[in-house]
Amino acid sequence: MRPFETSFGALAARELILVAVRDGEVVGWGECVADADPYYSSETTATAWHMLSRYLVPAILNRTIGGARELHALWHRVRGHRMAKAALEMAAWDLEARLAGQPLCERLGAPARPIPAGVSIGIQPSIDALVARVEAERAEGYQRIKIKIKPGWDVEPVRAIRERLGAIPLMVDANAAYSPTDAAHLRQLDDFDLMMIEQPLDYDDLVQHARLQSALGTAICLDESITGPRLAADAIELGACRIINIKPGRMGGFGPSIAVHDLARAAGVPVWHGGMLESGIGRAANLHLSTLPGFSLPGDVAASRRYFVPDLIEPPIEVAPDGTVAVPAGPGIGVRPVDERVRRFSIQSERFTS
Ligand code: NPG
Repeated sequence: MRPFETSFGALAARELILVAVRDGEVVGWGECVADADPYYSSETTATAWHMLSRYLVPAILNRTIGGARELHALWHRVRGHRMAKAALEMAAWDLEARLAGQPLCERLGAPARPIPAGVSIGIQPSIDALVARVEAERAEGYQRIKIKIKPGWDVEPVRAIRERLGAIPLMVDANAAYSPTDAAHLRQLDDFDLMMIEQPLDYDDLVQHARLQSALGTAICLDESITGPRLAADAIELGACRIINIKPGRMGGFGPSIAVHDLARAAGVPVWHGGMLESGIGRAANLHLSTLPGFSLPGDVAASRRYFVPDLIEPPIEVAPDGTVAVPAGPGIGVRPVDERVRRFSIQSERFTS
């Protein structure tokens, strides 16, 4: 994997869980976005594995299940562990759509459309290196640039990009690296016409985000804070954000993500699809969800070769010269992993039979 640095650390390898659910000869695939370390979220690959094998899979074995939407009721006693739930739910959505012979987006009620792609650039060793990366990504066609910021790497990198590259669509992502006392410092970012500032404060601090949003001209987008429809509704009511980043892993699956999409749309709050350094399996599912009409801003749905060579799928997900990514065609999520690559990279597997 190509290294990626955020305010919470540098990632040089990606450990992930793939989930396959089978009905006869038809197989649905899901990917868990939890990482090996609990830095973005409290979940890890180890906790997700434990929850899947001990609770989430046993809760659905030996039952007749009509569709992916039914899973949440069977898991209602399991608190949290949203990334683990989302992985199995994604596989169930893929299976459901494949059994129906439909692309997943159509199953969700939206026709396939090209998805505008943004790109996320990790913290770089120098401002010159950052500007060069931004230029290279713009040349690939990406429709908006997101740069990671943290205290000590914020106003100056943004200023340099504006001075050298002009009025490109630009946003910043802090991954919760600031505190409410940084408000005056963050206000300096108002001078740069940013599309948004993503998750400046802590993940459980809606009230302080609302205070900060009222002090800033730039829109706040919440990511880590929005773990489901209730918090999305609270954040909108409080004025804690003007934009929401939707990641099914963070919300517990497509079901809650669609609920957040719908309520944000009704409130006039735009959403976009986040990325969690997924392989092509997770990225394909993200593209299908992104076809819903409220996803009106470019998503972190960038090409998988930015992170993985090779990807688990073939052909990999690519960005077109106009900065859009095509939703994979065919039944379900439209892609499946290459068996040999899954075998080559697997460190552990477990099988359950009904
Ligand atoms: O293209 O998948 C991608 C990466 C997008 O920056 C991105 N993701 O905070 O949203 C984020 C960040 C992230 C990366 C989060 C890794 C968690 C793990």
